[in-house]
Parts: sequence; structure tokens; C-alpha cells
Amino acid sequence: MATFGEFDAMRHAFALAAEPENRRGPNPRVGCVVIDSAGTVVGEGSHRGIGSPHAEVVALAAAGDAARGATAIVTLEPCSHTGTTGPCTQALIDAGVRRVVYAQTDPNPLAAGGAQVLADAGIDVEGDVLAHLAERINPEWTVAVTTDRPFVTLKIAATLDGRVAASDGSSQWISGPAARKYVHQLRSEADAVLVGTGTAIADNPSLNDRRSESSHQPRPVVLGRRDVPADSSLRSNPDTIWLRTNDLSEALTDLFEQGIRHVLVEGGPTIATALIEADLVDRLIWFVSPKLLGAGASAISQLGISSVDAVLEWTIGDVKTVGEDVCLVMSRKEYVPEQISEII
Ligand code: AOF
Ligand code: ZN
Repeated sequence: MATFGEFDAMRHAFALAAEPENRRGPNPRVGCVVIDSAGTVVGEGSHRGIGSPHAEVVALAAAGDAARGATAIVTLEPCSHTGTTGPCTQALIDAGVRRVVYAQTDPNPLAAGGAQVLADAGIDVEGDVLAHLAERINPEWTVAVTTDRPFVTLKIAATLDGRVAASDGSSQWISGPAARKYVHQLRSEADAVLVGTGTAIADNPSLNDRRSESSHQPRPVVLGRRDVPADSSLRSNPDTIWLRTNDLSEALTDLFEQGIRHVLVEGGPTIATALIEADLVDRLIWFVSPKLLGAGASAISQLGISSVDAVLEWTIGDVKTVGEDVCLVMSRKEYVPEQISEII
């Protein structure tokens, strides 16, 4: 059984993992704390993103000789593979750590199995400590590595009557400035922002985070076979990923292979409907503007449902007003909070 001191250290490890410098990207956010037999912290660290050392290696380096006989507390099962860096299991063994306590079992098949390696080396290992919190710190990454596709957040901004455009086709600024600013924050939290060629042609979007406090720009992604004008903003951005296909699962697999673990979809009704039909939406963020159009394109088109018995139901995880609009955060599955700060 983990001790009170170990639980405390694990909470601290979560806080380290959640540090804002720990960018999203292909790798999970991970924190590690090394404590001695008296429960004193002798080293700590977190993983700063792909290519940089894993949290365990950072914490062990900070602990130095004090790691010998100590306990390492990690938010994720230590890896046993050589990826862009070496196996953390070996680093822990070499440092002479006596005990390892971790929260989440590594869902990444490439790196899993570390607990067994440590146990085989005679280290006392305990997993699943505060595991329910661990899954919430990397919800998108956890879904991505277990499904081999990015976690999909679908964002929709519609009127009270579910319209995303008027009957003359005009569609800009259905939601207010606060909601639009919030969407920029959502962009910064994703690895990529996707639209279809239809939206790319009609709206000429940039798909970037234009807040003054922005620190990370997602990669724009354009999906579809139509040609986008040469002078469009997305064409002038060298980071834009062009997926010249209409096959959604092929497109998502391609994005996963390019290191994208969380994609925000801002495409129009065609892509939104296709994603929902294929059950590929992990999180639905729906802005409702208190406005009526009475006619015009619906946010979602035909889903092939003719009876209320077949209605697609969503679970509301969060509701907030954003300026003059309402924002609903929903999922078809159990709700996963977006921020670890909600729980620690
Ligand atoms: C991390 N940071 O602190 C830990 C990870 O390609 P690599 O070598 O960086 O390996 C990435 C995998 O290693 C990652 O998907 C996860 O399964 C495991 N553990 N990863 O990025 C860490 N401890
Ligand atoms: Zn590792």
C-alpha cells in the first residue's frame, strides 16, 4: 500500500506533469518525484516534450546519489523501450532505486511492460496509485495511443435553431467575440486544427491562435480533394498538412503517423456529420448563440435517423456562458475533464 507521503508526492508529480511548459504533442505529460525513506523530496522533474528526457531521468539526475535506496513516484508506468530516449526502467535500476510507485499503466503498446522489468530487477513496484487522476492528465494522448488515431474534438458554433449559415450562405460571426477568443485557446491546446477544402475555400481561415498570450500554434490541416486557391492563408503557411482524401479514417491515421495526438475539427457540416456518423468524435464543443435564422445550413445534416428511438445521445460534461454565448462540452462516453487543475 502506498503511504500518505507517497500519495502526497504523487499529487506533486501530477502538478509537475501539468506545468504549462509541458507542451502537448506526440508524448504524454509526465511528472516524477524521488523521495527518501523519511519522505523528503530529493529530486523532481517533468517531461518537456518529444526528444527531451523523460520525467524519471530528470528527477533521478536532480536526486544524484540520493536516489540510491529511494522511492520514485511517477504519474506514468516507466517505459521499457528505446524511443527517442533510452528506457527509464534501466535508469531507475542503475540509480539503485528501491521502490517505484506509478499511477497510470502505460497504454502505449510500444513502451509498456516497464513494471515487470522493474520487478524482475528486484525493485518493489506498485501501480494504479491515483490512477483515476492520471488518465485525466493525458485524456487525449491516452485515447490516441490506444486507437492509433488522434483524439478528435469537434467544435460547432450555431444559432438556437442549429444553423451555421443563413440562407444566402453568409456564415461569419454567428458566435460573439468572447466565444471566438475561446476557440483560439482551444486551438492552442490541440496539436492540429482541421477543416475541409470547402471551408478552406469559402472562409480562407488561418486556423491559428491569435491571442496575444498565445505560445503554441497548432498545425493547420486541410482535408479533401478540391483545390484551394493559391493565395489562401493556409497555402502560405508551411506547417499546413494537406490530406487529399475524403476517407476520414485514412486521414486520421495519417495525422497520427505525423505525431498528431489531438485534432480540433472546425470544418463545416459535411465533415461534422461524417465524423459523428463514423463515431469518431471524442469531445463535442458546441457554442449556442442566442440568435435565430429560421433557415440556412444546419450544423449537422442527415445522420440517417428516422425515429427518435435511434437518436444520438451525448453526455454533458460542462456548460458555461462565454460572453453572450453558451458553451456545452459533451462526449458520447464518460466525461473526462480537460484540466488537471480542476481536481488538484
Ligand atoms: C514521455 N515522457 O516522462 C515518460 C514516457 O519516444 P520516447 O522515447 O520519448 O518515448 C515516448 C513514450 O515513452 C511515451 O509514449 C510513453 O509511452 C513512455 N513514457 N514518455 O514522453 C515521460 N515516462
Ligand atoms: Zn521513459
